[in-house]
Amino acid sequence: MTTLVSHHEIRDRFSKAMSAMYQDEVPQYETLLELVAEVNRETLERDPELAERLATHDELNRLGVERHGAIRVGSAEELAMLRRLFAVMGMVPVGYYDLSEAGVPVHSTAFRPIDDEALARNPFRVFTSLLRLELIESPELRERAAGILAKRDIFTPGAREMIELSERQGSLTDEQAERFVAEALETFRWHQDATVDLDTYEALHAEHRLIADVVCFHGPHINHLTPRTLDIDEVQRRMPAAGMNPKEVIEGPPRRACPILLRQTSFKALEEPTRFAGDRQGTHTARFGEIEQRGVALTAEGRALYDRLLGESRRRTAGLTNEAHQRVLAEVFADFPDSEAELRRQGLAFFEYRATEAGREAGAVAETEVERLIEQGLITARPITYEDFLPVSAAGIFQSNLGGDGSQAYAGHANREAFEEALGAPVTYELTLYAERERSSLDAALTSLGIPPVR
Ligand code: OOG
Ligand code: NI
Repeated sequence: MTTLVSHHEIRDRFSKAMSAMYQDEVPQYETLLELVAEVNRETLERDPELAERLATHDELNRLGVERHGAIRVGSAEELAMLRRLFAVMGMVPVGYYDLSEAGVPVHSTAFRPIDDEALARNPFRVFTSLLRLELIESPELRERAAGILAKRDIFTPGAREMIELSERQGSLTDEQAERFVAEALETFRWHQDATVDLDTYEALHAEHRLIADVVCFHGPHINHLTPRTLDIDEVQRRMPAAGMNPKEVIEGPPRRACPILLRQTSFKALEEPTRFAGDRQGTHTARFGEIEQRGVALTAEGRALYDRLLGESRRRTAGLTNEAHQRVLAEVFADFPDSEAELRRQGLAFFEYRATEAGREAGAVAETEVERLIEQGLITARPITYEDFLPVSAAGIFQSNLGGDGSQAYAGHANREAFEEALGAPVTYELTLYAERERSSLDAALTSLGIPPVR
């Protein structure tokens, strides 16, 4: 009998191999990893309570391996094959993000693991965007781009072979997994050689830099990797001294006592020498490094409040430095409750419940109010970490690295159906995942207190 390794083991190996490759390709990313590790270490030393909380909830181990990456592809076939490639690593498409309104002609999903154990092991995610050629106005340029894309194959024959094998067997053996990781990595590698001549590159670039980035190369080079920090403000402050040029502002919500959703910033993309067909030298700017700080996942109500406050802050933060931007955000977000108890009582965020030792030993408990049970120390609630992305922030990250100002908007609108058709599968709605996790943890906690789960 052949022993198969788990999808999660393969994802863990792949994410480490990808990180090593990217450190090699973009040495500043290695510096960024060191800076993040240093700040995380200092933060944990300063805040032993945080360290303990992360440890008891399986988050300390994953901190060191945690990162996301991003790629952009050009056709339905490429996207559909990527779905199968990521499935080998237990990663499924979660969420639909429309970026056309923000002036970026793509729509996206995030491939990621979804169950608790898999997330605790290694939550590696890849934000994956599909170019929307239909949004290019000029018919000639549209056809030219489609023609170029039709000629390339971004997967090695070995990668295709291992994907099919994994689908047939249910997973891969140790040796096959090694081969899969090496072959799959080729899809994400940077190629100095463009597939087109400089004139074609420039024509596509003039339409939108992103179109040139997607269309003119052999593959969808990984364009950034993002480690998770526990103090994004501090990493942003220290970036210049470490030789990195940070983007102007940290995207997302302001700093809070109870962090919500996701805060992100990046160092700016590097200009890299590129060889075009006809042996002409030029440069291409695409690859960068990013950091993220994750907070609690918000319910639909919490998210609506976040979107409203962010919308209100936008008029007031335009053009501000990060410091001033963060001050205004903090003022506007004063309307967002900032204690775990309030977030829970108002149904703004998702929590995971567990019975305490005292709870399990208490015997039949008469009390059924969740908040009272928490006060009595019979169950605990901890915030569920947000594992997904934010479209407004993603647009900000795209723009700061593509040189756009975000004022341009494509006439297109969200088209989830078209995206799912290209993908060949539906995307999972992220809120359902958090709601299910909250519900099942509460059911289990109440059951161990001898309380029938409330519906
Ligand atoms: C993806 C930008 C979005 C994030 O963290 O929000 C993203 C890209 O530039 O391809 O990675
Ligand atoms: Ni990112």
